[in-house]
Amino acid sequence: MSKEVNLEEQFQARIDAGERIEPKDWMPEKYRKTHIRQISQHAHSEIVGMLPEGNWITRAPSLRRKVGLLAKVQDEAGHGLYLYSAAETLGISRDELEVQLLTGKAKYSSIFNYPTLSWADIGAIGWLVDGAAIINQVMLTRTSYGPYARAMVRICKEESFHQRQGYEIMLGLAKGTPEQKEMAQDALNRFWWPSLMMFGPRDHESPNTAQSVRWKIKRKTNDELRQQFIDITAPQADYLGLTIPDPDLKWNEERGHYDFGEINWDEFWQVVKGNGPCNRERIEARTKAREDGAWVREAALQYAAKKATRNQSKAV
Ligand code: FAQ
Repeated sequence: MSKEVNLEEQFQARIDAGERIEPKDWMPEKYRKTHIRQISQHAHSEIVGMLPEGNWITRAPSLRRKVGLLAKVQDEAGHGLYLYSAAETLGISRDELEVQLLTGKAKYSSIFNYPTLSWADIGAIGWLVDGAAIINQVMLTRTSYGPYARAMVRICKEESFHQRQGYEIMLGLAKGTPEQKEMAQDALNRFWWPSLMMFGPRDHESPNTAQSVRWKIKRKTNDELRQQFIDITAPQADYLGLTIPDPDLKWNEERGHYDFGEINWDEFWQVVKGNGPCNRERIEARTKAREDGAWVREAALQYAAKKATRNQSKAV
């Protein structure tokens, strides 16, 4: 038996025993690469995800709403930073990760390529998008790679606040004037299906799921998480008095789950491939942010170099 095969078997045995893998432990190259891909895409989603909501900070309808939204968008920046740090433990630099995003090599969540057209969209994002993110991320607190799992614990706590602030916005609108209720319904109509797409392709069309489940990177499959989200969210829509835009959505007593209609997978893949309503705008905004921040990075490097030279001459 070759040394590599033996190491892989030992690695799988550690995973099967529920052990956490840490940065300096031996790991198969594909495990490392899968993590760089998933964690960095997750980080990019957090950072790009600030854009649709950032669009409404200056137009929030009250000081309380503005403070809440500002805090939420700042939290997303923090999530991006923890996740970039977790990805860096796998031997890739933050700079390389950013270039991958801007050149289209790395993906980010499809959901952030949809525009935010009204204030109600901020409610719908908190309720549905953060709601979907929590379902996925609670699972990831138990993922097999230590730094990723630990980053998720705090992120989940913050996402839970985000989900509540979103639901509270929706509740205010849904119980408000007929025009406000209409705005809330319109936001639900536009964000419902893209939120379901966040969980990724159907299991039989998901090339990464089987191996990721084996390595306990994913503890549940895309379809399992999507079903869990629908089962939790449908009664919340009822409570709001809003209608989920799916005529096939119906409680199935036998299955103990909601049945639901077919997702438009063509739309999903178009958005993933860069042809969604806001893909170009999002990448342009991130490219501009990188260019605008170039002087800060340069100054920090110069300062670090100067400090190192000073310390060196002190040591002599
Ligand atoms: N969008 O084989 P699978 C947030 C890609 S939460 C774009 O199933 P996997 C919080 C996938 O990368 C949102 N691409 O892949 C927030 C793969 O392509 P690749 C972020 C998608 O990795 C809220 C290909 O399709 N959350 O940001 C999508 O096993 C509000 C085949 O798919 C995470 O990233 C999609 N929706 O499963 C922030 C959670 N779905 O890379 C601001 C961590 C799939 O091979 C405001 N990630 N693809 O070229 C995961 O759990 C997994 O990566 C999945 C996909 C479930 C997303």
